Amino acid sequence: MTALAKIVHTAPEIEAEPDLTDGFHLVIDALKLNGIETIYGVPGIPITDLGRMAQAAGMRVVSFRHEQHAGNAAAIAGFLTQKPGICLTVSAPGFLNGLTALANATTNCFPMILISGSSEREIVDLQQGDYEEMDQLAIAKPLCKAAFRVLHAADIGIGVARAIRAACSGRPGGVYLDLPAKLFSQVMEAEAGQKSLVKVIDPAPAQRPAPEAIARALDVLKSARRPLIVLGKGAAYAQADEAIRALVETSGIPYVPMSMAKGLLPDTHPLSAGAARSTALKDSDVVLLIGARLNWLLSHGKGKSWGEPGSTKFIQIDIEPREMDSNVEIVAPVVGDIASCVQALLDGMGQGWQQPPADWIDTLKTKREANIAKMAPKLMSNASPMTFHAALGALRTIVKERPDAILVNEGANTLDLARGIIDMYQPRKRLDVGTWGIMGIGMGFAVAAAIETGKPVLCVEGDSAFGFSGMEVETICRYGLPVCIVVFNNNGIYRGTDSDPTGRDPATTVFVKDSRYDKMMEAFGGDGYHVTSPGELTRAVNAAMDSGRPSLINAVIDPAAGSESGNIGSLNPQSGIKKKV
Ligand code: ADP
Ligand code: TZD
Ligand code: MG
Repeated sequence: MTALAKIVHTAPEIEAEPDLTDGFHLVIDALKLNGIETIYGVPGIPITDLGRMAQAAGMRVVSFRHEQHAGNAAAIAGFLTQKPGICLTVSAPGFLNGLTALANATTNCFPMILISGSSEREIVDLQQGDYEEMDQLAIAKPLCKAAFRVLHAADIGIGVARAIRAACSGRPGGVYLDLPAKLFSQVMEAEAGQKSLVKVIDPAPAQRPAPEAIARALDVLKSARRPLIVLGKGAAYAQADEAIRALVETSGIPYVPMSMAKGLLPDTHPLSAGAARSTALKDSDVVLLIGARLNWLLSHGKGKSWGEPGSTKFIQIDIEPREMDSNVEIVAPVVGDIASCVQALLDGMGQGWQQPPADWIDTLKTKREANIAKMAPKLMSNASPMTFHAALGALRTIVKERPDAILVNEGANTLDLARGIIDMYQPRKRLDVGTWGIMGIGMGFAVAAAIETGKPVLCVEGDSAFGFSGMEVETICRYGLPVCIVVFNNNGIYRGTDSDPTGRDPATTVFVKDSRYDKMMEAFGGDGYHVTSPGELTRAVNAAMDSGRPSLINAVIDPAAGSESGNIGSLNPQSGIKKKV
């Protein structure tokens, strides 16, 4: 090559500007590469442009009025899809608003990633008072499954990959990803940027159970006279619906669904012991837990709700080995993913499986029928104002006729009674307050349920519960979502009848009497309804759900009908001081 040719050949390379990318684009590319198409969040410094650019890049970016609801939306998106839901927040206060949802997701084993912008590290660490200064990583750490910070654009791909893997693998949970403001504008060559991204392969690897664990579990099950299966929300999350149905039907073992596992098999299934729950727990001799923890919701596996100490043997299927023996002895731990474990049990049952003794099945059937018959007249009540039972009787029929609608439910009486009264027919159709009994999940769950599944959503909300996320009716209207909210308006928390003994203020548990929550929906262009009888309620819900429009039905409930704390009044501490007479 001549000297001249050399110059001609190399000069353009020296002068050409390489294609560039930056932190904003790399975050979006990393999420999209991993099949994440939706972000739930609230915009502001330093992530406003991230939301804009994500929308421009074809992602769905759903803006909320408060981060807690965006976080709840991300969490339930994770539960429904097995992909981590993404919540995007601004620094310090926005981050903290999202943190409750992150902690709640972790507690409930839902995969989500809270991505938060943060302030200048140099200023934060010297505590020099930056705009929205906070050491967010340190604060998030104890409240989630894993927490990461990315300081270099070249590490964004790895940071997002680690976050996805941590959220989905093993026991799912919440992950925090801290992205300091400076990261977003960091520039690098586009080609190198593209190469730095990671498509996570097999983010939730199957975890097959040990054959000896399966053999042990089958031996214990075979020895049972009164076996029971308890299905938890882990079983709903696992999407092993066919295998679980086959296990129940092949084994002939009755089952009780935990709240969010309702509908995994229809509540009307002949082996459902849901309506005979107390008898089923108390009298069973072997219990197979599938994706359900022996926490407070199952009375820790001991005490009054269960038989004599030692009379119930537990087999537990869970992906988290440390869950075993957390409350009582687990005689047959089966550690692995539910799909693999349930299939292995089915395979092990083989041809010669003996169904449980008929007297056990009959006992539960008789109890179930008696409980249903006892409830029936209450559901038909035409008393005015409406009782919880009458209103829920109406909604029960609507859900039966619209089994693919997703039911979101929160409150105290409104929650506990709806759980018992409304039968579910399909998996992952009931979303509620979960392990913590947290109020405020309502509108966030409703938005994500509508967006992720495209199905209609029916929210059954106590008036207090609704208040926690009520402003998000604007979000529902803005996105035109098919969400029908029924507010059970009993003028307060548990009841609307309390008064301040001094006569000065409203009682701590009551709200403005006869509030018209329906007008909140009308304020943003949705449809409002005000109903006082079960017939009116039925007509309003059907009209609302047929229209597919955002709707809110203010359902007037007898303020005296509820009981303190719904079904869990016994958890209220009692004063140790006896009143002098
Ligand atoms: P519930 O409140 O319905 O009783 P929990 O939230 O207490 O349910 O329990 C859910 C359990 O399911 C958790 O212990 C979690 O580790 C487990 N889990 C979640 N997903 C899976 C899975 N794919 N395979 C096995 N276990 C799972
Ligand atoms: N705050 C949060 C975040 N979660 C909670 N569970 C509570 C407070 C305490 N709480 C309950 O446990 S239920 C409830 C509160 C405030 C509201 C019950 O009133 P409601 O339902 O109107 O929603 P009913 O039908 O009147 O019982
Ligand atoms: Mg109420």
